[in-house]
Amino acid sequence: MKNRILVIGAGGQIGSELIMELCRIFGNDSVVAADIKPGAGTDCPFETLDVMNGKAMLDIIKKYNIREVYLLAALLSATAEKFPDKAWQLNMEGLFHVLNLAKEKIIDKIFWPSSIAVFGFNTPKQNTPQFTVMEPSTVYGISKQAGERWCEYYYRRYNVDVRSLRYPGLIGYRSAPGGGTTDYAVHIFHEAIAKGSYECFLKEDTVLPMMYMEDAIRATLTLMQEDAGRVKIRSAYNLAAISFSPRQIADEIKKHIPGFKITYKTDSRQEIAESWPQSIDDSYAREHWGWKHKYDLKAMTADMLTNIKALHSPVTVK
Ligand code: AKB
Repeated sequence: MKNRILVIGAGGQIGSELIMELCRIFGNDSVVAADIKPGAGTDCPFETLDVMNGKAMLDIIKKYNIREVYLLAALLSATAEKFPDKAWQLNMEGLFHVLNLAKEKIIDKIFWPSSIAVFGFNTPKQNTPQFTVMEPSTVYGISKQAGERWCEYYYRRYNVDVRSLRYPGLIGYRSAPGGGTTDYAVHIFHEAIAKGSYECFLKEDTVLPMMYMEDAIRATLTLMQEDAGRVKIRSAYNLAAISFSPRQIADEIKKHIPGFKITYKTDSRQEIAESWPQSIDDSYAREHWGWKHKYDLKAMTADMLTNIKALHSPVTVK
């Protein structure tokens, strides 16, 4: 039977975009989508899967002869603070299931995302180095840091080929983010088009590292296709593109929608944002496997607005 790739969390913000790209590159018959919510709307086979159910995961892996797994199912920073026990269980158990499948040589390769949430209040905020003080303050960040340690451990101890990136906030037009602190940077575009205004839950000068989804997908696939010997960091690579505040993105949107208004009403996500870096030093990713981002704030804003408008515009009947 042919070897296949499994994407777990295929209905999520990253998963739904990654599935499309994997299908485009390898063909619909080489990719399998799985998610706890049925029907991720893909052209490849779909399986409903709770990532905590190791037996169900193994059944899917055997059924499709899966050799490579992208494990994207997780509770993100803001949601995880509401359900800390559940977040810890979900974020860690799923990872152990796939790490152990690789240890037993049932699968060959794993992608598991980490995040800038691994950093904390005592981390240098500007150009945050790859190796530095971490001390995450959220349950999501703690689970990502612990996960990174386990990935490196499984690599060293059992030669498990696991690869990871510390994603910044991700911004895309095709899929909605779910429960993160950086979600405002996606919502702002949709509301700018739909209503001409947006109430932001972060302060106007809160700078965070961000990245356009197209860049994030390219980084992920480049890392996964790289020769194993060149992937020297087996915890997770720092990854960067742009950094901006709500005020800066609003100013960029105003260049396209002059009447756009932003107001601010902060909530508990402000404190999470303040614990994270403002910019990231990703020189190891650039050196080891040639990472280079394409989109700056200007290019990303223009692309987001064009594509969201196109998605919402009525179809012309000839
Ligand atoms: C979040 O805001 O929780 C995520 C992340 C930065 O990992 N987008």
